[in-house]
Amino acid sequence: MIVNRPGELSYAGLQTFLKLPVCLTPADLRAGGVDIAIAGVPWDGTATTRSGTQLGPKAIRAADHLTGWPAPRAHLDVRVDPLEVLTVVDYGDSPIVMGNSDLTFQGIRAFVAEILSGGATPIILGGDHGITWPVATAVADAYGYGRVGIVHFDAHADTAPDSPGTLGGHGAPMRHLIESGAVPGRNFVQVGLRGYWPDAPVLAWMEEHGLRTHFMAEIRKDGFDAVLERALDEALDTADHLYISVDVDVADPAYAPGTGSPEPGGLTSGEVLRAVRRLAAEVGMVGMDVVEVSPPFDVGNNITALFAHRCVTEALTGTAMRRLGLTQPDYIDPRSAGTGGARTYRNS
Ligand SMILES: [Mn+2]
Repeated sequence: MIVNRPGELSYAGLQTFLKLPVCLTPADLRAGGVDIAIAGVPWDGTATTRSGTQLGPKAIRAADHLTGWPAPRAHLDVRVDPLEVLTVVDYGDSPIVMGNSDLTFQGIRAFVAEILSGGATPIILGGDHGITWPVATAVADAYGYGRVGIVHFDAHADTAPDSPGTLGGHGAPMRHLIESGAVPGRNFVQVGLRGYWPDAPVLAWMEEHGLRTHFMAEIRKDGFDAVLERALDEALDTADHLYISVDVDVADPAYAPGTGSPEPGGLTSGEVLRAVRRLAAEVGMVGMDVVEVSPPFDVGNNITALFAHRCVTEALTGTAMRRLGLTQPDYIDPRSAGTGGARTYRNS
């Protein structure tokens, strides 16, 4: 179902991601030969800090400012238009049971299973980070427990034990995935951790379970490119299938202020975007989430929602590059790399 009238802008009219067509059933996904289904999980019931992430999917969809689909969308770095290569749809939002994380998480797991049963790769717009537990579990249900690896971009480890009386806090999804066997600890590659948490017992638990954690300290010491290469190598050797989880707070609050647990001293938005594209192109992905966008705390014309939006478009671009065979390390189109094309210099 096409949702935009001719000439309608992306931020106007019926709001889907990039004004993409709507698909609401697995049968439609199959009939349309859909490669990627983008869907929202408007949930903030497991946030332990300031919240507002239930408004994330809506804000991310509305953050775009380019013209509506099917306008050209070629990424200038690589000169690939993902929407020319892939069939992508908006699958709407997961059901939510307000105030009940148990029932909500069951619903999210079934919702993502539905997308996978339709043959499409899910890209999920959060929502607080608690949702990664049911979303990645659904992906592991489809591809096999222990066979999925997660590259996890975050300021925080999200490996906390649950607080008494709560289920699935947004600081605990990775621990649930590891303890359930869905995604073993050794299949985790974490990037961007900093600040003042977790404490020593949680860090010891992470070491025991073999997580490969890249702290900001390592990134500052060796540079982001070197650490990204390590993360790419680990993503390739840890598991058969890659899931990408992007907590927007991995970026410095200067780039992503609209989030529940901001932590100064993070990555730039450009670093995160390129990392997502390279993972999707060079490793290939079977699922992704972008979480923790909190529109009530966002500033500057929704820059955090726009950052999340572009994390998704980078993943689309990378997936399209992989389909086209552009999987060499850090591929850049020569016309954009300053190494080719029609540029001439005065002294050359
Ligand atoms: Mn997180």
